[in-house]
Amino acid sequence: MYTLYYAPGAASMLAHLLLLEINAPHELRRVDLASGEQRDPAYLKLNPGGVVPTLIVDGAAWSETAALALLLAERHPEAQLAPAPGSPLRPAYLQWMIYLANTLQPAFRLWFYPADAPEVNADGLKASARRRIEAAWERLAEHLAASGPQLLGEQLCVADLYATMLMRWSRNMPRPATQWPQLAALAGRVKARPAWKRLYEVEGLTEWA
Ligand SMILES: N[C@@H](CCC(=O)N[C@@H](CS)C(=O)NCC(=O)O)C(=O)O
Repeated sequence: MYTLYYAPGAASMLAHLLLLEINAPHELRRVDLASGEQRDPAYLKLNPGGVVPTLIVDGAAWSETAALALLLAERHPEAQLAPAPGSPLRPAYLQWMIYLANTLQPAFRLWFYPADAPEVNADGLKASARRRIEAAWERLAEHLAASGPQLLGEQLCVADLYATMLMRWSRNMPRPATQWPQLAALAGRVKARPAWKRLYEVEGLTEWA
């Protein structure tokens, strides 16, 4: 049994989606970000960064979206959402997971939380975040055009689900990810999956269905 601390539509979406994809028994605990519940001392004991997601696995609390996704894929190989170690697709899988975690997701953090850097002009920071995000869409779209339709070609993997969560976050940006046709096509495939639909029901999401 897993326990996921989540907030609707937040970075916790990926772990939630994976729990549904792999059909793993789990409990959800909603963290109210608007009221600052993520900074409650009890929650900070589980997640010292004061963010969602946190996943309880066998009684221990773990965090970091990408790490939780790698962990869930590894613990549930039967779901076939990650190439096994040694597989020829493994290097590309690791590359795209780390690219999303290291390059794209942090740019979204700047876009949504310019107050993380109060000493820097917020407009400049957001402009820089937007440039980084659009450059990442460009790179991903070029890769999909050459080797798609998914990040590993024919095989769907966790990185496709991760990319789709991040694409969703761009829906209200001046240039949403879906303006790149290859990205829109990838998102369409992920959004057609029963687990994505279930995620929407459970988290009460409506936008970008
Ligand atoms: N590096 C963390 C970042 C998580 C993150 O920024 N979560 C946001 C929601 S998308 C959050 O909890 N924000 C609340 C806050 O910063 O106060 C991860 O990947 O898990």
